[in-house]
Amino acid sequence: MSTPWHVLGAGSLGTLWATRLTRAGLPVRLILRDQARLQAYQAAGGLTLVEHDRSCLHAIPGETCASPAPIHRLLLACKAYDAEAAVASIATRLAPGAELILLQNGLGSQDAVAARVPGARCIAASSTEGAFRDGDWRVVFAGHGYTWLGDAGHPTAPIWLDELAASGIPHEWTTQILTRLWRKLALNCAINPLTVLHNCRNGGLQQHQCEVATLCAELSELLQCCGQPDAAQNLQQEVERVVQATAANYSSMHQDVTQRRRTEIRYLLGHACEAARRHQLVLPHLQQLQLRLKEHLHLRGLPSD
Ligand code: NAD
Ligand code: KPL
Repeated sequence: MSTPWHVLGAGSLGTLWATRLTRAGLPVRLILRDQARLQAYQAAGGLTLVEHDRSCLHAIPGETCASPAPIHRLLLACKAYDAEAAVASIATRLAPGAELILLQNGLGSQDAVAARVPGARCIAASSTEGAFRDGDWRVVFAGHGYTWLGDAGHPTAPIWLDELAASGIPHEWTTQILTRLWRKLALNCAINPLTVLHNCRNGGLQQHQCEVATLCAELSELLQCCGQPDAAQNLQQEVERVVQATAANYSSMHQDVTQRRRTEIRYLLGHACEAARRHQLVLPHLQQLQLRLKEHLHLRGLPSD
């Protein structure tokens, strides 16, 4: 019997992973927040994945964090701002040498999680796959992409990567996961806040090329200073390419604000500005962007951290 995949977070990415692993015949267990959520989940009969307009229900066993079974492998699929508390809730269940896969976007939450569970191996992920919920316990697979996985302190790949391959989860092991995470953070910082402030789709930023270019220059300076020169390579060109390729889409932060959900600002722009402060770097446009975004969120009654 292979090691069970415990999945914490039955949202978009958690469901996308849990259903594909289950479909491949692998043992998966879903960890829900409390007894009430577990009962609601059981009443729904499982998780539904909608792909190519076809929906398929997967009756994945559920449990709460209070279940006694030890956890050897955990996929942490909550938002960055929930990650530390979520891991704390299952910390006593982690078996010695347990492996955690951290799906959170941005930077900062991974270190907070690792500090909570020093005996576990934390593997960070950076994903360009896209999924969204169209109902409770239902997720639509919206954008095919790729997931890079890596452990900044340990270059050896885990043995379970072949289970991802068997499940049809496109992935690659990298020894440069921090560079991947910084690069995605920089892209998100150059695009997402501006789409919120200008209330536009990604393509709308083509009308704000100077603003984007100035931010890219400051972000590149920051990446160099943080020892991430590879993440700074041709950043502006890459941002322009993504803006064009995703012109018709609303950024994830724009969607969060429109749907009145908390954003991950602290782990994106917040992390960038904090790193700049630590390095005593003055990046006026990035800092101004953070202030404008915080003000925008505050005015709409949304958390600005
Ligand atoms: P989501 O909000 O859809 O799902 C998170 C789930 O975690 C929610 O169901 C929430 O209730 C649950 N959760 C939070 N704390 C919990 C706890 N203590 N116990 C049990 N459940 C808990 O989020 P998502 O869109 O899947 O995003 C997860 C991460 O992946 C984010 O950092 C996001 O930026 C990143 N990401 C998402 C996508 C995407 O397409 N959705 C793509 C790339 C990266
Ligand atoms: O990742 C993104 C997001 O919307 O969060 C892109 C499409 C790259 C825009 O920053």
